Amino acid sequence: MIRTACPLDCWDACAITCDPDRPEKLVATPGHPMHNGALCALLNKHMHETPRIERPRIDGREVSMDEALDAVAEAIKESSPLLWRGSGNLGVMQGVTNLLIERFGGTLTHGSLCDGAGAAGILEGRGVNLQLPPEQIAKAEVVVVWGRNLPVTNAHLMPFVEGKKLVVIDPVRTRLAEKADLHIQIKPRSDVYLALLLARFVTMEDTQNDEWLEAWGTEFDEFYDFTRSFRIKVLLEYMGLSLDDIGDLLTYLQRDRVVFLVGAGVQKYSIGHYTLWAIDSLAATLGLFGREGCGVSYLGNSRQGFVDPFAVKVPTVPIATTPFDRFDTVLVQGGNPAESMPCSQRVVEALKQVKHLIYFGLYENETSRLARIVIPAKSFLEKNDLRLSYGHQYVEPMRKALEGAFGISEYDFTAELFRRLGLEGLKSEEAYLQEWLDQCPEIEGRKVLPDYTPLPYAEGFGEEGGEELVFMDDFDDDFEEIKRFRKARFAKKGFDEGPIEEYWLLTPKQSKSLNTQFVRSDRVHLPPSAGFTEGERVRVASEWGACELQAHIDERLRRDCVLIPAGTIGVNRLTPPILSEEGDAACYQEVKVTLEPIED
Ligand SMILES: Nc1nc2c(c(=O)[nH]1)N[C@H]1C(S)=C(S)[C@@H](COP(=O)(O)OP(=O)(O)OC[C@H]3O[C@@H](n4cnc5c(=O)[nH]c(N)nc54)[C@H](O)[C@@H]3O)O[C@H]1N2
Ligand SMILES: Nc1nc2c(c(=O)[nH]1)N[C@H]1C(S)=C(S)[C@@H](COP(=O)(O)OP(=O)(O)OC[C@H]3O[C@@H](n4cnc5c(=O)[nH]c(N)nc54)[C@H](O)[C@@H]3O)O[C@H]1N2
Ligand code: SF4
Ligand SMILES: [Mo]
Repeated sequence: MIRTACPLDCWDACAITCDPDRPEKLVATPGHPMHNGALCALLNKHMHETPRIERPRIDGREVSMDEALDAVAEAIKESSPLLWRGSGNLGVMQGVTNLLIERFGGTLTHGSLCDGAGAAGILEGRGVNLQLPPEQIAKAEVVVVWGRNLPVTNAHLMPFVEGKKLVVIDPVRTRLAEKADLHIQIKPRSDVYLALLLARFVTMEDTQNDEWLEAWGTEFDEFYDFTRSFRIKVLLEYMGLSLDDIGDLLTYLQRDRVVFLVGAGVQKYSIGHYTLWAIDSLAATLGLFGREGCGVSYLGNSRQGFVDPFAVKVPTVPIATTPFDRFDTVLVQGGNPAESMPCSQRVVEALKQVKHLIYFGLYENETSRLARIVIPAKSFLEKNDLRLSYGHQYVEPMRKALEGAFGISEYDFTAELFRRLGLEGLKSEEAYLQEWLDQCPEIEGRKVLPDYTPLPYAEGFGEEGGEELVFMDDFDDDFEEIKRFRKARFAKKGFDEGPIEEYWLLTPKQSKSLNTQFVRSDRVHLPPSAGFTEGERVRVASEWGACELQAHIDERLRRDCVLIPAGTIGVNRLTPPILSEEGDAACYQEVKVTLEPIED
């Protein structure tokens, strides 16, 4: 039996055990703290069923691995490369290719397609992003799930929230929302207002945590004044919420042990950092940091606290708006920018301009089909690695269980290119893995992340601790819709009443695909009020592009929202090529879409 971990980009980072004779039936490693007996179908079904790329290709012709690597070496020598790395495999060894880029004066990416806007907001308030350990979540009385879809994206956290008072804040009536004690079916992109309004009411009712604020939040009075600069009535009307809704929410927030589980959903906007900053400021008003059974959980930075042996100083371009056409040689590793980046039509056009587009991955996708050179990768079962998690503190070595008949690991790819290009100085794979592992302390026989603390922020904020929380103190938002709303109010017209011409686009994760891998949808979910019938073809358009999808009538939606799951073919034709105000992140939901039936 071989111990390894799931490589997929998922909160849970499950520890798994592989019987090399039956690699298609992986099991959850018994006794692991995040174990609930089962692994998900993504890993145990869809991954095995997805055909791998077996042969390297050059210009569409199958070649030997040697020939393909020679071609990569030539392309790198000809023009210094851009490396665009996706999140297809979250093992640390994915980073080894940085060393190649460094030697050739190449370029990497910065920013985020994922959690970057929200992460920037956390830094504004707390100065450092420490993970809330699951064992603190287990001690809570009330769990507020705020834009995170636990049963779909984070299923192994479910046992930690069972039996608690559950509040869900989500524009969709998700499975979890149906089970919740309270569901606030919030208007998309309005969480920042909700958080500020709640902080104001908490204070108006004199239920702020004065003792905590005296220690760690002495600028609280200014924050309260700031929350008072928004008009309650306008905000409630804009969000479509009543005073009763706020009252209901407050009864849960005013309990002793409250945890917020915040997900990517709240921050897929230009203002994503403000949302996390506002939620943190609300949590501070309630004194939720550094106390048992309290806290705010978000995607953690699993590399924090490490000295990364693959950290290099090279120029970077934003990952969400990468100007591919400025480079002659581009290496795409573990990703599918042609489909996962926003404004994908533009991305495809830019990728077509690249002279040597090299794709290094497991599966065919929209990017591999555009590539001049295709290099098949080894799967996680066929290589050694180390898995860190953004959802919990446990670190899991990934041991090779199978040889694998084709493909190449990231380490071997790098080593082969070093050799071909006459470079020296690459250490052994073992040495790098040991360097990572040696930095992880062991607690009760388990390796954990270097920055793990059982009770984050108990000793204050900032990188060294000891500092106060910085409350949110400004907010400037000029998204079209809000301006229009203000104008509409001015003209005394109810904005939400009339027929809807432009819908919010929600694009959350779904159960059968992992971003653009595995079983992808071709459907647009529509509220019944949109007037379409099940199965009808629909043209969905935004100012950035359009796609044609099949209607699926979905009662769980607000009347002003459509939902197209992440990974749906063509969804990112609709999304904008812009960066968040902070964090240089993609803003997949900063867009409104129109619907049109397609006549046969
Ligand atoms: N509309 C919309 N778009 C989104 C999102 C959304 O919510 N909505 N979410 C965004 C988010 S959060 C993310 S993280 C990104 C993800 O976007 P990407 O990082 O582009 O990830 P995937 O599209 O899943 O592509 C992963 C690829 O990695 C390759 N791969 C898998 N394992 C390995 C390996 O071991 N080695 C190598 N070399 N390759 C491997 C596979 O071939 C696979 O096709 O998408 C973003 N795009
Ligand atoms: N099965 C599966 N699991 C996955 C992935 C996958 O593709 N498939 N992807 C992985 C990756 S890369 C990531 S980053 C994580 C992300 O995992 P999550 O954090 O759960 O992110 P999402 O699924 O994008 O969105 C979560 C919820 O936010 C809601 N939401 C959308 N807009 C808003 C809003 O404006 N306000 C509020 N309050 N809620 C909103 C959505 O309806 C959805 O229910 O999941 C990981 N796990
Ligand atoms: S739940 Fe997530 S980490 Fe666990 S097996 Fe499934 S994809 Fe992998
Ligand atoms: Mo992500």
